[in-house]
Amino acid sequence: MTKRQSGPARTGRGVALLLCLAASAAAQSKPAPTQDQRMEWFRHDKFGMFIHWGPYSAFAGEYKGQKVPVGTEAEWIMQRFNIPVADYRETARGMKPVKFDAEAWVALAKATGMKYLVLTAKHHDGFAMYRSTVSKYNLLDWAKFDRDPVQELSAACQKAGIRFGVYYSHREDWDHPDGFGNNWDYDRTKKNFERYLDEKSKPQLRELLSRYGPIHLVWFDRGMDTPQHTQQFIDIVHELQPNCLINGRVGDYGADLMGDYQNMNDNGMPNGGLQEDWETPQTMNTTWGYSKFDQQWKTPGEVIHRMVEIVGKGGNYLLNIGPMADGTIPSPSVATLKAVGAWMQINGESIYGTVASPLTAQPWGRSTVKGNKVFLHVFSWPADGILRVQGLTNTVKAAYPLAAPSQKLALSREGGVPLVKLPAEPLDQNDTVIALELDGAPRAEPLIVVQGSDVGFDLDYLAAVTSGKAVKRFNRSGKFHIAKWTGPADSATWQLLVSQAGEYEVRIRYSARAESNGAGFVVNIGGQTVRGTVSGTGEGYEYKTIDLGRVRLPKTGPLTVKLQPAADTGHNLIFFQALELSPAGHRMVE
Ligand code: H79
Repeated sequence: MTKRQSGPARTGRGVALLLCLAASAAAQSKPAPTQDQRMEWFRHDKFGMFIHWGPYSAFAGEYKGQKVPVGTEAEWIMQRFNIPVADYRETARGMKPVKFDAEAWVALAKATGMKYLVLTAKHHDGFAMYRSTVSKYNLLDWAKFDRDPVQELSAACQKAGIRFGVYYSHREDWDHPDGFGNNWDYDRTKKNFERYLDEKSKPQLRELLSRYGPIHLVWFDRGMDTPQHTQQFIDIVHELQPNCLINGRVGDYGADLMGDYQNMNDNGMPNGGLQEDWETPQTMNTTWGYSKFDQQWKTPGEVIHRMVEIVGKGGNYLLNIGPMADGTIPSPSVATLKAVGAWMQINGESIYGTVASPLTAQPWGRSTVKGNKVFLHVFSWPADGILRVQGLTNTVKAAYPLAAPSQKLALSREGGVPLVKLPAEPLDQNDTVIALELDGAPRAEPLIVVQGSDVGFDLDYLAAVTSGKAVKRFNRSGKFHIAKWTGPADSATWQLLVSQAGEYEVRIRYSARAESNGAGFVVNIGGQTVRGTVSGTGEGYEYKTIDLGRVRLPKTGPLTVKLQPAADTGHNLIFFQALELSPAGHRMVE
């Protein structure tokens, strides 16, 4: 929470001062926006442009004949080849982005259908791409370029209705003697990290948030070391721009989320099922900063398919371009973005403002959801011209291609599965979107079929239906779990269809904080109860598997398995990954 105090009443001052005080008192009495209010645009907009641009763009993947291997990050060149600060600074001095055109960059983002834009104001190399008074190591003072990219992009974004954000590497700094990461020029043991934070990192963040109009997002990276330091950065953002969002990487990746939303790992894709706000930053080739060697460009189809997968799993897509040092955007990425934009022009309705789909991946593609509509994204056209929508239990009222809404498609059902008669040909080679109007919000069949009593199976976080406060989350180091359950009202359930009775060993896989030591949980399996007691696994997310005992699954149609805390604890009970059921050895005859 931001501190909000109204100042003491003053008398006997000049009118101008009184007006000024009144204005600032009014501003201060406005309540800070709630997180839901701050997140509103982010949840709707779904698609943003990431721009990695700095002195590393001038190296373009090569230093003194040494090449950054394709497939790795070219913006890490300074660290990869332990380039001395003096050498790196010489290249930085030569950066003259004479072809930089903020309005053209923003127009490209807009034409692609992107709604927000995030520029690297300072990456790990420590070079500021704006006029900084805190450090002369910036494009204007150091490279003597007379234009400020942050200022120009902020202005161009405002004009075009694109939300502008800045990337700021707050922990890493390979130029500052006390920053994190450069142990080739500087002696690690002599570093005073606090001094770096106070001299450079925090004051530069203040500059960015006070000189360039509205900043809608600060995108931190590499995770600050302690919750106390993390909070100091969050406080600066909230103090200067109460509406500004803060990405998940502001804090230590091993610790609980402190930012506004979760970031997947770089280029990361979750299995699905997340019940929290998230975004994945992704590259168009295999590097973030420009590399003249990397021609492994994703096709428009790949970008569209990724976007649909991300958005269909409830996330945002922050797609990167790596301009050259002179400001030129590599032409393959421009061509791809334009093709994506043409698709978005027609099909954007199936992306913006959508939520995660309850349907899993289908043989022909994926789906996104808005209200009572499900959008079927057909990536591969079924040979028989019939689209089978596996798992959808709703009544379908109407179907039409988003590209030709007046063309109503014939509907039928086969064994409970809705069928749609497709047009003769795809309307788009990459993704033809078919909209289905349903009788209500899309619902999917949650049934898990247990194949036989000799085969083990997992009831994992992904297949669970959660209720109460229990939610599916990303653990920030690449794994997923259910968390936030504090009492018996918070649960995970699974519906099983057991084809053959059998006896199973039950195990649970979780991690837990020490505060949960001794707390109980209950697993109800078709009326049989198995109980367990939590033992903590430490501060990170070290998952362990614990034996809970045996159960017998009868062959009785659908059967419910439910996991819940035994009593109210007031804090998260466990970070749950799965119940593991394995055959107990002998077959049951029924
Ligand atoms: O800004 C982009 C990356 O530079 C940044 N995040 C995105 C958005 C990032 N910060 N840290 N990492 C990525 C982890 C990267 C580690 C690696 Fe490497 C860099 C792998 C290969 C190059 C360091 C150097 C580890 C191995 C060699």
